[in-house]
Amino acid sequence: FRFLTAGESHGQCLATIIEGLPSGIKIDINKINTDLARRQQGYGRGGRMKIETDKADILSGVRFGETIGDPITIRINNKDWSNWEERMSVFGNVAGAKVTAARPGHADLIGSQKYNREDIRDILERASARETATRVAVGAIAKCLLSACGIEIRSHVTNIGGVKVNPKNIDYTILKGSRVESELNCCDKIAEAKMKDAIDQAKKNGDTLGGVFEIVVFNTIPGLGSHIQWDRRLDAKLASALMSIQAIKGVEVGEGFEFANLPGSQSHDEMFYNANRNVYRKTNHAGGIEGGMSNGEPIVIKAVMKPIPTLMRPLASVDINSKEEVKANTERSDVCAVSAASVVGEAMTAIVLAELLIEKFGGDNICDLKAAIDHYIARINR
Ligand code: EPS
Repeated sequence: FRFLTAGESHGQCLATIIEGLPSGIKIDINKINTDLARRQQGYGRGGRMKIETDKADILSGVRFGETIGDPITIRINNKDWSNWEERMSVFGNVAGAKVTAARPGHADLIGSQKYNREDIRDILERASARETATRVAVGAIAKCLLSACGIEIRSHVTNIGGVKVNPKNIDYTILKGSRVESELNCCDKIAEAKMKDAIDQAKKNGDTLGGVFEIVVFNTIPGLGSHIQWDRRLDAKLASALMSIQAIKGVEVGEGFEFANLPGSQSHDEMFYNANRNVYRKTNHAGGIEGGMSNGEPIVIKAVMKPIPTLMRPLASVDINSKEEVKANTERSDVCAVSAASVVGEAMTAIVLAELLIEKFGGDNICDLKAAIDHYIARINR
């Protein structure tokens, strides 16, 4: 199971080709478009999200609502393209004013040097987090496969600009039952109100805010990933997938960095047995992963997003061509996009789990895959 994405932020469209999914997966277009809409929302998003209504246009690989094993092509049109047709033209030559003042924290400077471009637009168009719309579409398709196997992925925001949720206000049973319906994808209403205030304040100051989101995977199948080789470990794959999201700077699994403060006796999840539940745990410090493999408990991962580098009160910078000291480029952007990133985090998690599910149980047809899972679960619970 692999995919590539293409498309510039203000180009005609975003596109992706997905290959290697089994046939027979029921594809619910509403679920894909709902996830695309969830990625667009969030208090603190910029003007672009008022222009776009992202919709997945499936061009191949699905027939009568089911995958047929062929590569799946998806296109998401950029409505904003109509305002950029000249400046982003494939063969024209009316670029308008060049962007030359690199934003600290963005791909602008090093990208223009590496790819030998005099207009930072050639870099920022692809570095933009707009690309994540395609990943959300791929993730939504991966979720169709995972749901067919009972696996559900949820996310919620736990910190924005230092305003943290109170862990007591997070009910994981409710989260398991349904995804969070809130502007900031936050379970704690009291914290959410404070987060919105912090976003308002940052906006007033011409500033931006980052934060932390948590991904929880319920009803996992034990044994995804492997201890046998470094690049087959589930935690390594998830960390890599989450770190590949624009502006994500750190990932924690289970207790994560808190493990540094805990002795072994409080770090590991003791095992118990009864005939109904088989081997079970009362705690989940490991975040559902031991030895690079899912252990059947919920997978719990956190990721931190740095504040977006486009500041309306810009930082000091240098013109990439004249080398003059200037203020960094300001252009329309978001004050805070952590809730959007949490939806992308769900998608990347779904993609990794779908890949490992197919690797372990077979990728030709969903009936074969589900039969292989049933056989395996029966064996390990014997
Ligand atoms: C984004 C689209 C972009 C930005 C944002 C995310 O649209 P525009 O550049 O037209 O305003 O809102 O991208 C960035 C923060 C970035 O640094 O590029 C989206 O679709 O998520």
